[in-house]
Amino acid sequence: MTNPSENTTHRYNADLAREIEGKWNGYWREHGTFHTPNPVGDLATDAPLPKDKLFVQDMFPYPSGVGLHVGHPLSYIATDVYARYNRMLGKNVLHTMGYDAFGLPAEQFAIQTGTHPRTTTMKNIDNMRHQLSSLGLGHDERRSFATTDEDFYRWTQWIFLQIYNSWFDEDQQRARPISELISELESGARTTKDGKDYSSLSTAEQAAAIDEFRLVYLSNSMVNWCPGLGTVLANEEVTADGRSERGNFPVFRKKLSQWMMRITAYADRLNDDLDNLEWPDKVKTMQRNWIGRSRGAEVVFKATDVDVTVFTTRADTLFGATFMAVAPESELADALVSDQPYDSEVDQRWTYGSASPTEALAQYRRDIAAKSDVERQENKDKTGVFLGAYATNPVNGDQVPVFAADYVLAGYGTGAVMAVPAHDERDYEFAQAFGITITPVLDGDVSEEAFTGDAPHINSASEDVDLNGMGKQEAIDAMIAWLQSSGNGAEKIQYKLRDWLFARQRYWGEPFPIVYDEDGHAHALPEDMLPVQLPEVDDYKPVSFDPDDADSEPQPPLAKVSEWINVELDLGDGLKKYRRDANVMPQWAGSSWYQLRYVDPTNDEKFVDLENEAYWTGPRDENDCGGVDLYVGGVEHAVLHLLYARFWHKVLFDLGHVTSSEPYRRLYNQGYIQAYAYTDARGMYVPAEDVEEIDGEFFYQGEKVNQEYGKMGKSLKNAVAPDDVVAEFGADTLRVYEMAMGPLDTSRPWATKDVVGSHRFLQRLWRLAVDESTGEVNLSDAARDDDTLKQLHRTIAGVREDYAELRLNTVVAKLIEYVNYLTKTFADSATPRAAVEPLVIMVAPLAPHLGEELWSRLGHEGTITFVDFPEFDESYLVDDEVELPVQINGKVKARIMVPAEAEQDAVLEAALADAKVASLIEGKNVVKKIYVPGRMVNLVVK
Ligand code: ANZ
Repeated sequence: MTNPSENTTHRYNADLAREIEGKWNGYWREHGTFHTPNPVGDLATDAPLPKDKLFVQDMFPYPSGVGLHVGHPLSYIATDVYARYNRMLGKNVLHTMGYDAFGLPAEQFAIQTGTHPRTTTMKNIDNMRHQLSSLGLGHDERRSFATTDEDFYRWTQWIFLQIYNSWFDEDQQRARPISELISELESGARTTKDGKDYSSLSTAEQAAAIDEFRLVYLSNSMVNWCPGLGTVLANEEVTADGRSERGNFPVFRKKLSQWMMRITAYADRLNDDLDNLEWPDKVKTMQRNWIGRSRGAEVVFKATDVDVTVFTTRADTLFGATFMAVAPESELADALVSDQPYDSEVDQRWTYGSASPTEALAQYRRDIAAKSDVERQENKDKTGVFLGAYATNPVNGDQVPVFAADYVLAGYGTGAVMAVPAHDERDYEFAQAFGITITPVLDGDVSEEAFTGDAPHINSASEDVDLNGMGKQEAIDAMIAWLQSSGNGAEKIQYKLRDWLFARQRYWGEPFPIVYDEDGHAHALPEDMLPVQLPEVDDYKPVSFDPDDADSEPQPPLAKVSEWINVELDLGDGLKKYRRDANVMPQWAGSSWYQLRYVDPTNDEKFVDLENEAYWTGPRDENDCGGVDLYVGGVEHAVLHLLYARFWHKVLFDLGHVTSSEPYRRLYNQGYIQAYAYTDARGMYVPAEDVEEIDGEFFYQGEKVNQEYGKMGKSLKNAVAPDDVVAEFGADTLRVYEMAMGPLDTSRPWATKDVVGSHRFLQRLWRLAVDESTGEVNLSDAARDDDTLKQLHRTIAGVREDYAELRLNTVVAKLIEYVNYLTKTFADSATPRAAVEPLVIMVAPLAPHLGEELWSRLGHEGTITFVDFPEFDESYLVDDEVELPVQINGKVKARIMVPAEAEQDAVLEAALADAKVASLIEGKNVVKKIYVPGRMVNLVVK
């Protein structure tokens, strides 16, 4: 109850919080409190650097037009709390925030309105910076940048050139400069990929031979072409039914010449080096699955004109291979397809209603062009066409028919399979539909479906090999051994990982530092021609086409800017005419290396100085891979972003540009903030903030609506802006609330009505130190009694451990407990200053403005940021007395307090002397007395 006459002018409330927060924000800015010094360069200072350092990083946001909701800062606050805690441990802490600012939304907006994407992007960044600045995040703002800044993307282009000018040496398992390859080719120490002698080639052939080694190359590869959007899409941007996620246009599979990055060269290292990382197991598993290393064999089936090599993980089933299937769009299909009409005896199910295999294949290709890989893999109704060709099964000499079937993917293995319908579900479905023999070679039931388990082999013997009776693994090994010795195949490690399609037909991205000569050969620009700036244009649209026109070809918007596209350059052999590459890099480019730029953001000689890099991210000992000390972000980036970043980092490492071999040593995935959402009768979301609750039912504009629950965001119309919460309670309250909601790595429901609980905690804390009516500090200089010391030291010990482990919710819980203890204990007297000062320090990482304010009111000069975090004294952590339950015949009947160090005899004596125990055993016989040290006493009585 508040006494109406009570004067609370100096109570900690939203107004006071705002005042305090404005003041300390200003102080930090003015004093550059969070400016973190570097060993060398622009950001170096004269003062010696602390040896201990910490680099904390958030996954940076895309500056979207709608700004932030309270879900975004969850991780930003957590990293800030962690960074602030570590500053108090004396570490040099690097923490800043950038913007991942290339990308489609700004470009789409430009297309609709003609506003330059840079204008939109900068406006959104300003808005986000403003929103973030009110949260008290201790970022070194000198290190902030956007990936769209020219002096950032210049280095993205530079890294592209490093990768382009490298090749992967399989023997050394690392990237090396292309110049070293050229010397090896010239000296004859190495031959070209197709085994030719380099010196016998023409200049153009030599260039082409080198291109085949590069880590960036042009490939004629299958892409998702969306004529309606005028762009190629990544697999993730295509829906399961083969349409563009944005715009819902048809997407066609099409062969196009595209820039690719040879990430597959790193498959083994990307897989094996996961062992060195302090990452959630779940994320490691996702990366391993994505890389998808599997051991199997390649087996050669001979056909009339060509050899068909298949990849199989089940070499043991070779005796059961009754047909073959190849990817319909593969060149293999062209090589195999017969130009003769179908034989009249051919099963009609095999002909696709066509007179000849050539015709059937062409028609089939048209029909499946719009299907996505997922759809092709998952569709149970198998389709295909007979190519009019047969191949020889090497183990038994059987002639098996060869089909083109769309469940076989062009991009995996060899793009061809030996089909074993008895033991592979997809092959089984196909064989059923096409009337093909199903021969079991493992002893299992195949009458209803494929048998995919383990069992002894049957029907698996020829003159050369006998697998009968063997189990799966033994048979696989035996068959591979035979394949190798007979020359019909070999063991093969296969990966699911594909090379990275690295070009987009868009405007708002990094232009390629590549030009083409008049013969169409690509040339990398020299470093001194960087950056290749994006030209100003009036029209941001790629040329789009009739959405159903599968035969159209992409025409990026930059292709239209002829004065930019056509250039005259001297690339070392005199002025010549060139055409620039009109593609731009994918949005993943900037985020693949941005951590390195935070380290040295103003360096205009290098992307990062090696000494600065080594200080911040270098390995700590010979077993350490180095990298950012803590990287926090959503699990949705488990694969692509983190795999691309690791790949680029490893190339830079191989080339000697960085000392760390991994970008992120420790990764942490925060949970999501979720919230109630509401749908109307049509199932449409209505704004959650306008929904009223009446007697447990929910209404929007008088209509009853349904309550649901989901991730906070624009799409569910349940976003809460941090600005509103800050206005109502202050930023420190928002920070404490977000951290208190639950363990950082689990999702948690937002409840605006609960925020006040965190606010009240800060009010109680304030009240411990400040008189609400006078605003004066009201602490005593009294010594702390034993109990208070004990509470304090326990709190320090617990909080230290929790901060270090990012258990920030329990930090809050422990601080609340301590505040409550002090409030109760010193209800009628002033609280000892010595009990409150350490509390103020402990709370400062969470509620930094309040921490600063109390610290200064307690009479300290300057900022609390670098004040030493309190230490604890072990002796206060041990209990003098412990409480023990006393059981009588197995049931707890009483509790006794005994000295923690007490011996067995003394404990039993105390138990028997307890009044309650004594009355219960009176007149009975104690037949057994048991003491479990530190745990309990057990008495057996009769
Ligand atoms: C014969 C066989 C018999 C197979 C059997 C499986 C079971 P993972 O483990 O994912 O690497 N395969 C190979 N290339 C393919 C492609 N391009 N498109 C679709 N499927 C392809 O899968 C390897 C298995 O997937 C291979 O082993 C092959 O089918 C199929 F009882 O060969 B198997």
